[in-house]
Amino acid sequence: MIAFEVNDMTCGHCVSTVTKAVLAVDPGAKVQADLATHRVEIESAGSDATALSDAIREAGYTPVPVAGLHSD
Ligand SMILES: [Cu+2]
Repeated sequence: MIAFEVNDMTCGHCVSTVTKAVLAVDPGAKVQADLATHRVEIESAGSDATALSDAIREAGYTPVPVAGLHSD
């Protein structure tokens, strides 16, 4: 589980943009984005936190890594 806080993800459009950016890196990823908490949780076997963070940033958002809340 990789988690980011994306505070500039503020509406449903942002959620879909961020989700698409993640899926562009790893089409098999599971993405859960929660607008209320600005959290994006990603389960990805085919990518890592750095690549996912870069993809979200390239989509125009500011992902902040969230460490240690989940351990699968
Ligand atoms: Cu938006």
